[in-house]
Amino acid sequence: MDLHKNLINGEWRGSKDVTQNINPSDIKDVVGQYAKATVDDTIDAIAAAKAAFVSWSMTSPEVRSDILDRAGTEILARQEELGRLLSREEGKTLGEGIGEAGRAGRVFKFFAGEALRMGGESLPSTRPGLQVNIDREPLGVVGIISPWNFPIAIPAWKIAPALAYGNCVVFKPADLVPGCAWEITDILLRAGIPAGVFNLVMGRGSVVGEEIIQNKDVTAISFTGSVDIGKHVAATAVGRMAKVQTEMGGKNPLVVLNDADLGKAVDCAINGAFFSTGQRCTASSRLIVEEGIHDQFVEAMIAKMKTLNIGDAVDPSTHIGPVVSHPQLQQNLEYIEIGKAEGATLAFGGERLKNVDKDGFYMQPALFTETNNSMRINVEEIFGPVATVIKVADYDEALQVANDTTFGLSAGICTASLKNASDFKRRSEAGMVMINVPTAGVDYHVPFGGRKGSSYGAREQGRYAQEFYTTVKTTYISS
Ligand code: UN1
Repeated sequence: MDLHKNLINGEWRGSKDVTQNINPSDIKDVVGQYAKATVDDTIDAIAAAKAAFVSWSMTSPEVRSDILDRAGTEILARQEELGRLLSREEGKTLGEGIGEAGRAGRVFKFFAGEALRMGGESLPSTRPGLQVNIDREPLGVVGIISPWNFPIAIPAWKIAPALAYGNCVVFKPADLVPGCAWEITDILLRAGIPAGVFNLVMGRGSVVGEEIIQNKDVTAISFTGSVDIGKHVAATAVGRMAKVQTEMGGKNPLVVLNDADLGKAVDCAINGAFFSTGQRCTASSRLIVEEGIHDQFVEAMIAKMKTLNIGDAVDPSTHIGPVVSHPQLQQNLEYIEIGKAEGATLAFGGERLKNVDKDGFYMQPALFTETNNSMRINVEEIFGPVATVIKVADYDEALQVANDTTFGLSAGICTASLKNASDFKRRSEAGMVMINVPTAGVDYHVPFGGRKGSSYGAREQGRYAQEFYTTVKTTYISS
């Protein structure tokens, strides 16, 4: 099997250490072999990016736009193939994988346009005869550290704006999913990215990631991943005054009011809680349900959960793929035991499935009822197909419980009441509010991000991405 190498200063570089990319649907299936970068490789990549920045930051925006556009075109042309690779290495269903690959292609296209719109402002000075210009400029070397749960979309929405605005990139994908990361790199190379402007260093967070966050030549770091690592990344970056953006967890509420369309609410909850195997920081993990609709809602949820096929991610009849890895599966199962020990009722699912004909990390999605918001299963992010129901007396209590969390990424409400929906939109403490739509699943052209413990730093995606990937220069001109 061919070794997929790292890209450093425009050249593919192998390694002694190799990652076996294992298919979580079928652990006998090795998706590929990927070189593990060392600290020295990472230092070389950072140095190459720093050297390349001198000319890349001065290129015409048209040059950057064309490269991103070509990359987006190739991703879209190969959407099915890349989606299949994604499903094999991460375990989300083929439909989800292909959808995500499409999203990545669109992100590149969007930022191909944005490269041309990197404008500034011009204001009259308060002093006569002076003019003030405000320009946006690239930062320098951006370190990008991406998670395993969106192997192509999250790298795309960090890499594309970084390059569009004239930065150079050192990219470290999650160790579990190097496949899509390598393909993006190969595509960028074919699209004409100059040597050193974009570098791929696959490998461990404790080795490669640590060097990226500590190296003084990395000007800014964009990270998506767990809360613990995110805090470490942010603290390290701030310690040396580097710009940093971290996207971390969620414990996203989905409020269901008595006047909700029951079918729609169940669809939102099933999608938000269990699609992508619940492995989304935007997942609806707390279903906050008003008394009058509670019993019907729970009954309809269980009926729907019974119809979900759990199986091989690339099988078209599968609704829910496997959990990404054995440690993640173990952690999910531990939370099932924690919930039971806390007195919650396990109303459905929650067991490891052995009846699938492949040897993978399959788990039956779980629904807990009779829970309260102070239980650990309602406080800590599980990051698996586990949802809880919290019964509330009315809208006011629903809002209070929804906001009673250390997280603040996405919050949903299912209701026919414009009054309650508008109030929820205003008073939710989340960065994204979803009205009669699932908490997960976002557009690629608008800002993404949260408040409180979910996110730190400027928003990602859309035009707002320039807040992070550029810095402002104010110039005073006297003629
Ligand atoms: C989505 O819900 O479409 O890691 C995107 C995550 C988020 C992305 C969610 N940063 O799950």
